[in-house]
Amino acid sequence: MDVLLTYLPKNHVKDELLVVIFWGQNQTLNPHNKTVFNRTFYDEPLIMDFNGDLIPDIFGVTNMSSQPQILIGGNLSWHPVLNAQSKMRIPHSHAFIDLNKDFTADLFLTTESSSSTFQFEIWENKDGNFSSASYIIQKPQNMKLVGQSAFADFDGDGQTDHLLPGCEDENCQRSAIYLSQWIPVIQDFSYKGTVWGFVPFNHEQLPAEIAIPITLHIGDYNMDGYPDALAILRNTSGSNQQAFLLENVPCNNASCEKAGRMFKVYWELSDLNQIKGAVVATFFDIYEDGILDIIVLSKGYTKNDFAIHTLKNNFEADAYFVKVIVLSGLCSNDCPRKITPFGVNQPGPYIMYTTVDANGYLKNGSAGQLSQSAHLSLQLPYNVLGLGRSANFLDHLYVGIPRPLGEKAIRKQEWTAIIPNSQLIVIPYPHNVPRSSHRCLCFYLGNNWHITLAGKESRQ
Ligand SMILES: [Ca+2]
Ligand SMILES: [Ca+2]
Ligand SMILES: [Ca+2]
Ligand SMILES: [Ca+2]
Repeated sequence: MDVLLTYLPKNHVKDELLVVIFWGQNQTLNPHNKTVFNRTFYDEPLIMDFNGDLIPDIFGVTNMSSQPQILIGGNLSWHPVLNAQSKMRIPHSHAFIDLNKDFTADLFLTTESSSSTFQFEIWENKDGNFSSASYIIQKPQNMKLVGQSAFADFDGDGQTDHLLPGCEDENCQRSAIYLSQWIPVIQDFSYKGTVWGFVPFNHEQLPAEIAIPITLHIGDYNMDGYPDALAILRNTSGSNQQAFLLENVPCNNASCEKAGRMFKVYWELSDLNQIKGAVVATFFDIYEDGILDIIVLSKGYTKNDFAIHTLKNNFEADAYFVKVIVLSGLCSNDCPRKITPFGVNQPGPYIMYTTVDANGYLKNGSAGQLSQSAHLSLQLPYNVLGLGRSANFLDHLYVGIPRPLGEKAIRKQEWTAIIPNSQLIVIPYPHNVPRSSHRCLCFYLGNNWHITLAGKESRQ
């Protein structure tokens, strides 16, 4: 695994970012084995797989052109891409994720129209190509401050939904989160007479301070199959800001009726309430047991000082999950002794399951792997999908991966009868033969069973 770092040089005049990649060497990084690019980026880049060869590529606007460029991973060549008409928004929340249910990652761009209003462009992958914006969506009309887009299967129907946090006024006294065009899934952030709101993003922050845009971090905290979120909220009449857990619950009012679900804030989680001055909160499976824990970053004693807190998820419902990681199945040069390579986790794979819930109803769930990579999006390299209290097998699990330009057939694989509480490591190998022989290693992570290999090969 390599490490890409963006940085502002000391005493910089312009806000252009320099980029350096440290090349991974098995288990280590050598600080001298690096590449520094001679181009600067206007914003943090998006890591995606533009040419579908399962080697990550780097997308962004550089000082060489106003058009987006892609740096192809592997041969490190630059190419102008996308005949984009609009300017990219800074900070962006672009994403590389399947948005039309064909298991092939599409490109979601946050842009500005010619009249400088924020908008969203969806460049669908058609036959392996991103040739034009399939459609452009305007921001919600009343939204003054637009936060970072997040993606989750919010209603659990097997298709990605777009979640957009933001504010209707400059100070975020009226904050809201909208679901795909544009259903409010939470608008009321008041508790016991105090109004809370998102923390407005300040472009003109002192250079020494990190400006963090309004961001949701997604994870299914209680494994009921409906993704929840973590957000940072500020007391609009005081100064305290804290991390809050937003639980995805059935909709109980008219405004979210079309979504069927909404967010409910957990105001009284004492562990989170104790961390004052929180700036980022995200999910992480600390114990590698399939249950998502929480990491919170808070302001320390001085301005540039931060403290990291970890919170164990003590949620003890008898809920089940499946944890999936999709690798590239590539070796760095030659695969020695013809072993099947593992490779590393990839941006862009899409995962979907179907099962039957405890009441006998069909239930789907889905997630994209590593769909966003800039501005502390802090996505996990794997996905944990909650299954609720049903111990039923997963009837189907589908995994789709990006494919090269011009290739028409979708690269998708299917497994059946997966045991709940499994960890699946999906290795598309060879990835260039559609529907060939992706392998899947299945580990059972349930009660005190030590990882048991149920290695399984699937062919179609
Ligand atoms: Ca690539
Ligand atoms: Ca797609
Ligand atoms: Ca959905
Ligand atoms: Ca949930």
